[in-house]
Amino acid sequence: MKTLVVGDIHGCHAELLELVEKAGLNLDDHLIALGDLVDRGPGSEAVLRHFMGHNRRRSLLGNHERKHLLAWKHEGSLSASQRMVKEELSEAFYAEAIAYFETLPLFSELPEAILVHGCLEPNVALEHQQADVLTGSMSGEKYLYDRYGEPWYQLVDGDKPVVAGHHDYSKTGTPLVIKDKVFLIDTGCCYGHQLTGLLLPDFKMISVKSRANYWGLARQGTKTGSHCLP
Ligand SMILES: [Mn+2]
Repeated sequence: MKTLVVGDIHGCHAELLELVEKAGLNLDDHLIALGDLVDRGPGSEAVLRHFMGHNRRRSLLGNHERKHLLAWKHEGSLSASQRMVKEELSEAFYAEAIAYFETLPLFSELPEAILVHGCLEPNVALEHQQADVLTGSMSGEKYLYDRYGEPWYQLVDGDKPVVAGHHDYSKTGTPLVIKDKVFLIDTGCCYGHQLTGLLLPDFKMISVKSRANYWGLARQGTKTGSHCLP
């Protein structure tokens, strides 16, 4: 049995299907997304429908899903890409999506690796990590930077490898592997780079090319169209 762990999908449905096909997943294999299923790309609804209601397809909670949830509870506000998705989806499906986001975990511990969307604080047990650290929210990243002054992934020191998404750290769409221990696999698909998955238990990296700089195009559209960006 294989597990494909996939980085930030951000509504890139065509690339998701291509990646799953390229990885050769069978019906009894597992697909686990690191979160940020939605926003910025063109197919947030299709990506959600791919995951919702399938027990072999799971996702963690990304900072984007967390922001949708917080805004739903009037504890935060939506950014431009999130307002677009909320407008795109029907009211009923958006409510279903929110209910789905409520079920998403902040981390997952597999036999081979620990999975998080954003960051991990060194020497703190998984159960005691802060939600804004695990999702890589701005407050969590600031907390880590103020406290440690070094990127979190340089400080990871556990026995188990860690797989994270959240930032295209290379800025070129290339996954980064730090000391054979931390696998950073957000490769900026919504910015026209790549969608990357890590196939377990072999730790084999698989990428497919993005078909467009979707978020760049969407932002351009908002300058000439009817949307207003802040
Ligand atoms: Mn992201």
